[in-house]
Amino acid sequence: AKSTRNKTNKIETIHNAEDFLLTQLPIPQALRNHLTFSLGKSNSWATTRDWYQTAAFTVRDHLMSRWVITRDAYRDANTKRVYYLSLEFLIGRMLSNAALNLGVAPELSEGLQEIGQQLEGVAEMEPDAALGNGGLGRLAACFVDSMATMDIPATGYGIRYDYGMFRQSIEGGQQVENPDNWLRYQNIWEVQRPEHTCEVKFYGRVVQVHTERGNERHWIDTASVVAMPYDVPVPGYGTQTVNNLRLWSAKAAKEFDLASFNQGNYDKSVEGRHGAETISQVLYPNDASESGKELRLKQQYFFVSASTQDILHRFITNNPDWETLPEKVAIQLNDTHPAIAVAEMMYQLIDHYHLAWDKAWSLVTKIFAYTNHTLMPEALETWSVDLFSSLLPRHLEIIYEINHRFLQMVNQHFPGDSGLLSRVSIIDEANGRRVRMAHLAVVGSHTVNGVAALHSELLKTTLFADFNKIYPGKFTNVTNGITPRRWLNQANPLLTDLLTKHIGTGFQKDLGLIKNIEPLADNAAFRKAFREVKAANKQRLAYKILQKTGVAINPQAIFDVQIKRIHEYKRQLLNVLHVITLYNRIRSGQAKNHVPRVVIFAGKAAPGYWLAKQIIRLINDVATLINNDPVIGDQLKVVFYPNYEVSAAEILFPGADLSEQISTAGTEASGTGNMKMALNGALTIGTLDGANVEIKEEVGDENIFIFGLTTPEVAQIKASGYNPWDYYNGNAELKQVIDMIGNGFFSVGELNRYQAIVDTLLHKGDHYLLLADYAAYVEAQEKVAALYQDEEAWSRVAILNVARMAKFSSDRTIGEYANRIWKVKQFKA
Ligand code: 4GP
Repeated sequence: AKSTRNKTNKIETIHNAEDFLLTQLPIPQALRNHLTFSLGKSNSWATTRDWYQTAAFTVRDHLMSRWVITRDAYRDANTKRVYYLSLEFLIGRMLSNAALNLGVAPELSEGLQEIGQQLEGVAEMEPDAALGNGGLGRLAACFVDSMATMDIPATGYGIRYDYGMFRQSIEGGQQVENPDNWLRYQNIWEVQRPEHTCEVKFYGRVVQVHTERGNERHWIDTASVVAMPYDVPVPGYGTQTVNNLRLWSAKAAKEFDLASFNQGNYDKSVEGRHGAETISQVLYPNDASESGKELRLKQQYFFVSASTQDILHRFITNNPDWETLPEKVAIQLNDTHPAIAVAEMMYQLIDHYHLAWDKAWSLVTKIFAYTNHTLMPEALETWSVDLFSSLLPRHLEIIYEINHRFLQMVNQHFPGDSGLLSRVSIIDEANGRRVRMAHLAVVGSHTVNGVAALHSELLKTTLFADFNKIYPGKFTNVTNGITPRRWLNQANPLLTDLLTKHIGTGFQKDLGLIKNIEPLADNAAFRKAFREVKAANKQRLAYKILQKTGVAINPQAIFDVQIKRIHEYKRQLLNVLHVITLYNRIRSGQAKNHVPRVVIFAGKAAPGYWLAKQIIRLINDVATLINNDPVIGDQLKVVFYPNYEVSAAEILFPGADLSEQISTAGTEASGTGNMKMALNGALTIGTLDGANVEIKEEVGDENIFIFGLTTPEVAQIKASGYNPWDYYNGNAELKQVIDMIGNGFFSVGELNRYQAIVDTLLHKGDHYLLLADYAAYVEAQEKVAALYQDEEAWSRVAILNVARMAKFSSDRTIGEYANRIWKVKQFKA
């Protein structure tokens, strides 16, 4: 029974969350108590970090009881659960978010004020939990927020990396990567659960063994690693539900080898430990691309095996037989990173629980669903058969068997089509025999989805066209979304207050209600108040930029913002071409309709992606030259904001006027920054790519700046032989800009520094069609400037953008997954 002691020290039974909460102290008192009892300090020598820890302990108290109750309720009701498997959860800071979701933010802020602290300053002491690279990882974090908010019984599974996404600094204009030691200080948001430790095996060999059940394959002589779970509470907003995020950490099975230690061989004695523990040491810093290293496959298998064991153990403890597994378990594969789960589930069910193949397979294919996040061919994971057979020999056998049966089925339906068979096979025989993880995920899942309408369509017609023929109906779309709690309420308190004043607070839980501000777009007083909010957010951003970069910017200028991973397909370089064009126009007195502009970039490049790093360097070189040109002054400034991370994004999005979403049509799966910016009142300049297409549908053609080639036009121009030189020779301004880059105008000490960039544009075929879209982009930017000059018209459009963002709440997205894919119902503890 749940119990606690009341003031008279009598044990009384706790019936519900409210009772639990009654046992909690008022926040100001709780803060003082924690300072003394958790930190062992007094007010007089407490540092800001101590106050952060104190505040975190205090908020955590409010989570704990709800967490316990939610967990018990799920177990008691034996509800169906969703398991979200993801190698990345890009969470950011938790204090303000937890306080907001639990409804204690105002009290916390007052409590801190009483002791002379500001919540904002205290919250800044928390390191970001940066256990992800970019969009895919941040999406997982938005999803766990929405699942808790919508009372979906869900658990996230991932890795507790010792080092998260590298910290980027800019030195001499270039990206430098520094380790992200986010666990240096105590992490208050996790609880270790040693009782749920699992063993994960690697290597070894497979032998045939005759048992009383018949002939069996046994995986033996393996090396073991221990998976230690750390649980992170995920509070929903405006509900008692607190879900769980379980992150696995690798520990050595043997602490150290005592024999070696006793012989004085200290290094050897801890060798095994280091080998095991490197598995969860560091996040792979690649986005939409893979490096194909053994350690990466080890990471994937490590967290997948531990999670699968955990899921099955929970299931079989609470359910009589395997038949009902699909009624209790839905597993979502966040990209192919956890796709080995299909084979691991078969391995567990067959080798460990002794189910027959057909039975096990029919369960597996009712449980899994897979989300694809990118069409970039380099991101499609494959592993060499050699690596697989040494690291996971039993799983390779299982994959061969899955593949054999799958190909037989295909052959029955499409007899004699050997081309088809080799194209869809899970084993790629053409490139030195490799396991195609996307194919394993598709074959093992009942549903496969893309993340925006256009992307899902392209999956069906290009990447998975063969599979779509084999499995009609398996492919679907679920357009991405973002959590309005973090991206509106928390990031933009001023806008939230303004909206609340006019339409109440309901929109924070039901973003559908935000449409109620639409009529206010025509109200001059509201527009003015809206502009004041934007101005204050720009001021806040300008101050941060000054702190971080030393560049002073004019908050009246239009803030033109492109923040995302640096990748050729996202075309930061196209933005740079426009910046240099503006520079030339201002210098030559030919800038039409020019409005003072601050162009802000932020984003990390994968450490091994040399060209992306060159693009960062070019941006910084261009910034240095332009920002120091007295002729230009405040007309144009360029900023590279270092170390883009969730907490930085919370300042950058609300301060943006213009949202740059300019990827080559057909390359960006969805984008979610596009949604965050529009929700914070920025107008979009973008191509018809990813979710931009749906943003345009929602906000209306006249409230967005769309330019450039469409996806079919891109295909067509490539098919008919695209020649970038035609554009270069046909457009004097463009030619001038490219020549300046190539001739060292921005790199005086090293004139050929950017030769490689010019080469990709001219000599290597301009794969992402920057030159083809340049003129249309510049023209669209002229329209932007013209509209910005009319502040009333601009703010009207900005308000309409905010009002029409309802679709892009991740609550809507999660609702679709729950109904259409997971078939899981809401459950209130
Ligand atoms: C990203 C996509 O590039 C982005 O368009 C999408 O919005 C996001 O996933 C969430 O679905 N992909 C990755 C990746 O982050 O690593 O492939």
